[in-house]
Amino acid sequence: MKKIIMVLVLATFIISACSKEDDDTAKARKIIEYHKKKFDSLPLSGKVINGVREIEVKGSQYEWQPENIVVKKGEKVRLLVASLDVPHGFEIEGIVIPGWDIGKLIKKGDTAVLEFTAEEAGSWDTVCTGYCGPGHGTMKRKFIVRE
Ligand SMILES: [Cu+2]
Repeated sequence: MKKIIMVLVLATFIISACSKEDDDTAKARKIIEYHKKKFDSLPLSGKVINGVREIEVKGSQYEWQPENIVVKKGEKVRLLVASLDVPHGFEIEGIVIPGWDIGKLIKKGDTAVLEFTAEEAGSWDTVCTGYCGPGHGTMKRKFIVRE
């Protein structure tokens, strides 16, 4: 009898653990779908010139314009990153841009030309990599690749 109870308790425990995992999976799926829908409704940034999506990006204390850089998966992207005031650095965290040194500072009035292909759908942070004043840490916006 004790054994049966033990088995029942164990079975209940395992079943509840499994269904919890299913809940989490369902929740995760809902979140992914929610973000996907949200991304799909965002307008694409810049304009396509000879097959390359060209976007002017402007850095100033302490923001990036546009706030969301939105492109489509598979697109060739050209970012023209300019500084409007003090030197700023530019990085899309998690994406390696060929030939671009994230430690390089873009001086006021200068424009860096960054080219790469948007390989993967998702959302990344665009950050400033050079200390540009007390609000530097808040200089974070989004790079979004739509499906
Ligand atoms: Cu900065």
